[in-house]
Amino acid sequence: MRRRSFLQTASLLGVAGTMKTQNPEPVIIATWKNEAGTKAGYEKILQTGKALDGVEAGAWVPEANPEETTVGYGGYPDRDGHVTLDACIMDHLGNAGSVTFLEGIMHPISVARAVMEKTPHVMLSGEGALQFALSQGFKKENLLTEKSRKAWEEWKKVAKYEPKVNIERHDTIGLLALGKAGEIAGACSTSGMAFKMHGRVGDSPIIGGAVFCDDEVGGACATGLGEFVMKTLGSFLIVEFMRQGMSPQQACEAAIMRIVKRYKYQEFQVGYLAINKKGDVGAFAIQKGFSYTITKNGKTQVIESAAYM
Ligand code: SD4
Repeated sequence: MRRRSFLQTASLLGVAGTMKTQNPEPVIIATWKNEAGTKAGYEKILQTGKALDGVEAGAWVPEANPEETTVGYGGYPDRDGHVTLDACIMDHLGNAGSVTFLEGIMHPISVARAVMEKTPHVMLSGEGALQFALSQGFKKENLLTEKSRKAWEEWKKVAKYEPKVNIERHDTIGLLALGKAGEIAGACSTSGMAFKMHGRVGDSPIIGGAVFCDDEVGGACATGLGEFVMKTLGSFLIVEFMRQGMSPQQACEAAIMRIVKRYKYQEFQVGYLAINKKGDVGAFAIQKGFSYTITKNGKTQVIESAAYM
């Protein structure tokens, strides 16, 4: 075949291949029990068509909820009493934005989106991230609620950082969505591990750690003890496993095995979610107790994930 006609045939096949895997029915999934979040995200996708808008809207729900003690407003502080936030967002074109160690802003996910859309950078941190947020019209607010302050006062009596006992209740929100054009986007937002060292940044703002999307393949997101997600670059790994032919479920399991083989996994939790371009979903965790929420076809369900242990 002459080179030119080969290229033409190849690109036609490419287009056909992409169309085949597209899923025009929006789907949105989130870590843990986050029904209000996935519903809000799904509604947003129905309005604008865009997966990116959906994952941002989904993250807004726990970010603004003072009862959620691991995301945004009401999040447990670090050991010095500061609520410090990490968030990231990624679109189907491979654009990404994130903020780390951000204080006083209710919706870090939207600051991450502004970093992606309005700066030449991917990540802004701490004071610089705050200054940028203020320059974009975000308001500075006190995010430490009375409930979280009391929990911190209680914690200080023993002052022991013990994330391993924390496996029952993480609510960090990681989201993945397929938009109306079948395009994929992901997001994550958290106040991080309760009573962490001041300055500690987890996996949640790390592109490839807590979130990764590739529109040719699918997306993945993470929750749990971020240090181990970072050490294995979990979400990137899952997307690469899917690229090699694994299903979302197999890819999540293989990424958990990376952690299990190398670290003392009995003592902490990591949970992964993945979705491919067809809308197939996978979930796997180290410990029992990880769940995820899915909204599609107008219905929302919380599903218990399988686990290694
Ligand atoms: C972190 N991965 O900061 C986050 C915590 C988390 O549910 O997921 N909590 O390490």
